[in-house]
Amino acid sequence: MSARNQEIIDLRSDTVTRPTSEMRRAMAEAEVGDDVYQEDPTVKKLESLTAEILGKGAALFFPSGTMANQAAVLTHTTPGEEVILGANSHIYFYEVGGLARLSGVQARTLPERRGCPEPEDIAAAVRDENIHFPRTALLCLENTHNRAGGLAVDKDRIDDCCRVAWANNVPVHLDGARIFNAALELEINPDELVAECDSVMCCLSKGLGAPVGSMLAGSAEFIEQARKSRKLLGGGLRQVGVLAAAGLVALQERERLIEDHKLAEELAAIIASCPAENVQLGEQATNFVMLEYTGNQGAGWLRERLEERGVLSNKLHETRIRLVTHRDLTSNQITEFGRRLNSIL
Ligand code: TLP
Repeated sequence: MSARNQEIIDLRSDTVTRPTSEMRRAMAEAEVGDDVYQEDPTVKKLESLTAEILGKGAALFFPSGTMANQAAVLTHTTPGEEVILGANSHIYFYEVGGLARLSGVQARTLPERRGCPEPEDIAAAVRDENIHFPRTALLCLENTHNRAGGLAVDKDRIDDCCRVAWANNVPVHLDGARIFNAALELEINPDELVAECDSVMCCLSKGLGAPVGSMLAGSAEFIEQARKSRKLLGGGLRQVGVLAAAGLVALQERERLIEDHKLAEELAAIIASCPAENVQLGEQATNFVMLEYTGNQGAGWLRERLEERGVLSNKLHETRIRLVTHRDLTSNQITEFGRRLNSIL
C-alpha cells in the first residue's frame, strides 16, 4: 500500500506539532499593540511569565530558536572574539554558520561527553592574555542535547561548566530549546537547572506545540541589549500578541511534555524488540529515540522505505535514524509504527 492510503506517522521532530484549538482561540482573542513601542500586553505577559519560570530578570520573544540563539551570541560578543561550544551543538552545527556570519566570531569547538563538554577542556580552551589570541567571549551549552539524542544534562554538569567559565570572566548562554523536557526528566525546576547560566533560550514551538516562538531570558540589562540585537536581525515585531497568546497556552501546559517521554519509551521498546538483526535501539532519552540500522543499504534506505509506508523520520548519519515523539502522536500510532517497520525488514 502506498503512503497516500495510510495515516501519516510523523516522527521527524516535535516541531511538526500543530496549535491546539485552545491556542487558536487565544490567538483570535489576543489583546495586541505595537511591540516595537513595547505596547503589546500579551507579549509582555508571556515575557514576564517566561522570566519567572526560568528565574531570570527578563525575557524576550523571538520568531525562532535560531534567531534567539544568534541574538544571544550577538549580544554577548564583539566581532573577532572566540566562542567555546560543543562540536555537535545546534548553534555550531545547524545554524547556517551564523556565528561567523552574523556575529563575526570564531568558534572553538570541543568534544562532548553525553551532551556536554568537559569542564577541564573548557578551562584549557579559554584564551590567556596574549598578543596573538582572540578574547574568549562566551561559552554555549545545550540542554537537552539534540545531536546527543535528546539527552538531559544534569545540573551538576552544567554548573561545573559554568563555574569554569565564570572563573575566567566568560558568560554562559544555554540553548535550552527543550529545557522543559530536560527539567521534567531530571525532576528539577527549570529555574534551578539554568540558575548558573547568564542567558537561556527556550522554544515554545517544539513539544509545547505553539505554532511559532522562542524565548530568550537573562538579566534585564542583557535583555534590553538583546532587544536591539533582535531589531538588527530584522526581528522588530509589531502586533505579536497573536503569536504570544499561543505561546502562553503552550508554556502553561509544559508539564504535559512528560507524555511525550512516555511515548518515546514505548517506541524504544518496540525498536528493542524488533526481530530484524540489523535494527537496534540506539539511545532513548526524553522525547528522542535513536534507531540504529546496520544493514548494507544504510539508514537513508530505511528512512525512504519507512516514508513509503507513511512513517516520516530523519536520518542523522549513515547508521542512525532519529525519531521524535510529540503531542500530535498517539500510542496506537506508535504500535502501528512497529507494524510498518517489521513489514520492511
Ligand atoms: N532543531 C530542529 C532542527 O533544526 C534540527 C529539530 O528538528 O530538532 N536549538 C536546538 C537544540 C534545536 O533542536 C533547534 C531546532 C533549535 C535550537 C532551533 O530552533 P528553531 O527551529 O526554532 O530555529
